Amino acid sequence: MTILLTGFGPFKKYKINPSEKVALKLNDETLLGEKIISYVLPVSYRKVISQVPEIILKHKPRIYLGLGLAGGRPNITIERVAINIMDASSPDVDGYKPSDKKIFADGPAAYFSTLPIKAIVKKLRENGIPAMISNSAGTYVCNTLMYTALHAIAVNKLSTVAGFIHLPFLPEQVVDKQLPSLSLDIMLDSVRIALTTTLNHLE
Ligand code: PCA
Repeated sequence: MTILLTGFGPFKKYKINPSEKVALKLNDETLLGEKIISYVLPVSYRKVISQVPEIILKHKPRIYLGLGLAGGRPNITIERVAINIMDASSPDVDGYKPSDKKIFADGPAAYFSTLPIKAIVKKLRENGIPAMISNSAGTYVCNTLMYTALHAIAVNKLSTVAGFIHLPFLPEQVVDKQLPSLSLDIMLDSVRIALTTTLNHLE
């Protein structure tokens, strides 16, 4: 049994995606006896919809956690819900820009994260890390990833618990801007804490 972790590559004007760095750094690490396997996904609606169910079915992990960048948010945000909609204000890396489109025509309106989101926020705060629950993962590719993962788990009746965390900018992304950021070390610790909190809740 494993922990499956994904980050995203660059998109829009963001040449660095902290979620890619975090996913790659944590690949192969073991937490409470569970090994982390990481993938970096392209910021593509279509590739996420085709690749993510395959990856989840291949590993049938205990936990699946998706990571992405929410540039401008000041803290670690644990997403509560993914909605069945794709609505882009700018194209993805394939040049695709859906408007008011369902991710899965026959899917439910939304899926809730199955991670212990309140417990994760509490543990992060106890460790001095600014964190909160977010009630919207947006309508871009991160929301599609979270929805697709939870849908794949539901239709295949897997016991995987799954959810999504948005990370803020890294300091190096905002050196000439008045925008909030957190260090890579804080992000790495945040994801470790989120995963160990989830593992402890499974016991
Ligand atoms: N953030 C975007 C897509 C990829 C990423 O890292 C989002 O929040 O949808």
